[in-house]
Amino acid sequence: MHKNANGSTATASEVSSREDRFQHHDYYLLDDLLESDHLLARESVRAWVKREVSPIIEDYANRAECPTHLFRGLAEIGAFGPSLPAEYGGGGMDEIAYGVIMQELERGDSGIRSMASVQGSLVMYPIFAFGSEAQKKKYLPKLGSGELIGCFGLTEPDHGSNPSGMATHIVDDGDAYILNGSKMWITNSPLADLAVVWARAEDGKVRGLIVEKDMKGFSAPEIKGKWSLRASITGELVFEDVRVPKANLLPEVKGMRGPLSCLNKARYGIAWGAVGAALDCYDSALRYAQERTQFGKPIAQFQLQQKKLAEMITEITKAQLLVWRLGSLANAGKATPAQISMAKRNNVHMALQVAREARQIHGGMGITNEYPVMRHLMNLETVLTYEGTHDIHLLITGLDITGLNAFV
Ligand code: TGC
Ligand code: FAD
Repeated sequence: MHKNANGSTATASEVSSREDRFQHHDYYLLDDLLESDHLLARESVRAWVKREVSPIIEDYANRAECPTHLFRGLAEIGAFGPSLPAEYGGGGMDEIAYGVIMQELERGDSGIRSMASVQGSLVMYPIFAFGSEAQKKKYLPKLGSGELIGCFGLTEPDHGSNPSGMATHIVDDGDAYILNGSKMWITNSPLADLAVVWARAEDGKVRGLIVEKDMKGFSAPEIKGKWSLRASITGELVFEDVRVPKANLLPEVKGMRGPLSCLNKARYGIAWGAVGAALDCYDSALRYAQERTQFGKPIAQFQLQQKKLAEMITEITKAQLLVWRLGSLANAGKATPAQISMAKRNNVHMALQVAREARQIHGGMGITNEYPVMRHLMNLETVLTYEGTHDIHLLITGLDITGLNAFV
C-alpha cells in the first residue's frame, strides 16, 4: 500500500492503472506560435498517450518489457516519420509537427519515443533519402504502417562515440556482399524485421545496407540488465558471413555523411522529446508540492521548494523556445547539425536536472512507481548518452564556434 500526497492509499494494481493527471505547461504562451495542425497533432498524441501508455508503462518498465503492441498504435497516430512524405509511409507534416509529436510521446516515456525515433528517423529516413525507388516502394509503406519493424546499426562494441572507426565490413561477392562484424546497443534489434546497417566497404567508404532478419548468419541477441529505458528493448546485431543481395545496398550515399545525416533527424526529435519528459516531471512535482503538507502547510509554500519549481519552469520555457526556433529553422531547411547538437545536449541535460529536482520534491514517494519521475530520471540517463553523448555534443559546438577539431 502506498500513501499518496493527499493521504489516500493505493494498491500495486491501482498504481499500475493510475490516472494520468498531466496538464500542459506553457508559461510563455508558446502555443500562439504553433499552427492549428501542430496543436491538433499534439492533442491527439496526448490523448493516445493518456489512454494507451500511461496506464501500462510503469508495469512494463518494472518488468523490463517492451510494450510491442504499441507499434501499431504509434503507426496509427502518425508517429513514424511525421515529416516524411505521405506517399512514402510518412505523415506529410512539417518539422514542428514532428517535434510536438516526439514531445508528447516522451512525456509518456522516453522508450516509447525511442520506438518512434528509430522507426521514423533512423530506418525510414535513410531508406527514403538514400534508397533506390524499389527499396522505397518495398519497405517504406510497411514501415510507416508498423507492419515491419526496423532498427539502426551504427554503434559497435569498440566504436561508440567514434563510429568512423567501425570494424563491420562488406566484401564484394558477385550479386551480393558478404557482411561480417557486430553492432552493440541497438534499440529494437531483437524484434526487428530488418536492420539498416552501416559497414565499411573494400574501398574504405562506409555504406548502408538493409539486412533482413531471416538472412543466414544474422542474429540479434537481447542486452539485458538495463536500469534505464526498461520499456524499450535493446540488443546486438551479429553478422557471420551474411550474404546481403546487392539490391539491398543503399545506393545514394557513401561515407559517414549517411549515418550522421540520420542522426540529425533523430537528435532533433530528442531535443523536443526531452521537453516532454521534463514537463511530466515538473507537472507531477508541482501537483505534489501543492497537495503534500508538512509543518502544517503545503510544501509548495516553502521557499526552497518554490526555488526548485521556479527554476524548473524557467529552464523548461527556455528549452521550449530553443526547439520552437530550431523547428522553424528546420522547416526553412536552415537548421545546421551543430544547432541540432546544441538543442539535444541542452534539452536532455535540462530534463535530467528537472527530473532530479522533481524527485527531491516528491520526497520518499519520488523513488516509487506511483509517480513517473524516477522512471523519467533513469530513462534520461540513456538519452543523455545515446545519439551522441553530452560530451560529444559539446565538442561539436566547440568545433563549430572555434573551427578547431577536438576529435583529431
Ligand atoms: P567528420 O570527419 O567530422 O565527418 C565525416 C563526414 O560526415 C559529415 N558529417 C555530417 N553529415 C551530416 N550530419 C552530421 N551531423 C555530420 N557530421 C559530420 C562530414 O561532413 C563528413 O562528410 P564528407 O562528405 O566530407 O566525408 O566525422 P568524424 O568521424 O570525425 O565524427 C564526428 C563525430 C564525433 C561528431 C561523430 O562521429 C558523432 O556524432 N559521434 C557520436 C556517435 C553517435 O551519435 N552515435 C549514435 C548512434 S545511433 C543511436 O544512438 C540511436 S539511439 C536511438 C533511440 O533509441 O532513440
Ligand atoms: P563511449 O564512446 O565509450 O564513451 C564513454 C565516455 O567517454 C562518454 O562519457 C563519452 O562522452 C566520453 N568520450 C568519448 N570520446 C570522447 C572525446 N573525444 N572527448 C571527450 N570525451 C569522450 N546505437 C545505435 O547505433 N543504434 C541504436 O539504436 C542505439 N540505441 C541505443 C540504446 C541504448 C539504451 C543505449 C544505451 C545506447 C544506444 N546506442 C545505439 C548506442 C549509443 O549511441 C552509444 O552508447 C553512444 O554513442 C556512446 O557510445 P559508448 O556507449 O560506446 O560510449
